[in-house]
Amino acid sequence: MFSFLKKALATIYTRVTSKLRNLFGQNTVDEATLKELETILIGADTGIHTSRTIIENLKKELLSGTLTKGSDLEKALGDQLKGLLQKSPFNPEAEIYLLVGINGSGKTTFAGKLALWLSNRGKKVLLVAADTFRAAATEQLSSWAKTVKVPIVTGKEDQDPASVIFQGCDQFKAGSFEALIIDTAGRLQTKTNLMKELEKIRKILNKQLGERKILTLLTIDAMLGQNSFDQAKIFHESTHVDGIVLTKMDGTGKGGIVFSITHELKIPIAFISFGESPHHMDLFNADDYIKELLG
Ligand SMILES: Nc1nc2c(ncn2[C@@H]2O[C@H](COP(=O)(O)OP(=O)(O)OP(=O)(O)O)[C@@H](O)[C@H]2O)c(=O)[nH]1
Ligand SMILES: [Mg+2]
Repeated sequence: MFSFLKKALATIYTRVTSKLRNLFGQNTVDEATLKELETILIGADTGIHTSRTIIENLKKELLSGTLTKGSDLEKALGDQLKGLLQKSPFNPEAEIYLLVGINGSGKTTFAGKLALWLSNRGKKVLLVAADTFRAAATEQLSSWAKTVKVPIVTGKEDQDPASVIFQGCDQFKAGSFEALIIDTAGRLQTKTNLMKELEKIRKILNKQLGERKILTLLTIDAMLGQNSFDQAKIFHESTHVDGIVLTKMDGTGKGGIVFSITHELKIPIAFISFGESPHHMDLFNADDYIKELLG
């Protein structure tokens, strides 16, 4: 995970980590230092509410005298961030992985990467191209299926996604597969239609494979900053989300979005992903992430 994370967080280093290192190098820490830290956190997409919570807690330590120098601040901030993430742990074990998210957020790309990740862990995987809204979507996932050598169930353009999922469920059971990955459409005529569609898909899955564990993963483009937070909120309010997949991590330049999503929406970060290489994704590991972020 470490070298992968280094690459994923490369742009964050110059924009966030180097500023934090400056603060950690100070001989004394006072209210002005915490004010500066708050500005860095907000600038790094941590969100105003989450940043304030962190700063309030650090202020208490400052007043109690346990926070006096830069190195204390590094330790105290690390503990605060860890605390935020530990409240929402993620368990990747499941049989059905349903990928949802707005168009362009990286669902199809991640479906391919996840198929490889699970195959490498010895799972017999089946992909389902349930985005029948665009013909290119099925081609895109079929190409991934070929690359990662995993079988795929596809439908025709404009075929009801529900019927493709039915087919997928049947093949899953008949072929004694161990993991089913379902790619869905991100764009329908309206947001209400999209949410209705997802609801319908969930119902079918519950009916066909209800006894198996189903994980709904929401892909979020990390480059969108606060907008990614808003998207996560909308999806979470309409459909149950078990975990977030943060995509395009290398392009963000920030990294605080992880903390505001877990703290304010209570959704765990499941995976992080960047680039087009099938190997550029991994399970989110809170300790490694914080270590890398704080430098
Ligand atoms: N740099 C980078 N590009 C990515 C990543 N994930 C996806 N992309 C690119 O972003 C674009 C959209 O990705 P898709 O996987 O097609 O997104 P989607 O959510 O399936 O989009 P729709 O099918 O339109 O709903 C493509 O050009 C991908 O190659 C990533 O982690 N890093
Ligand atoms: Mg897609």
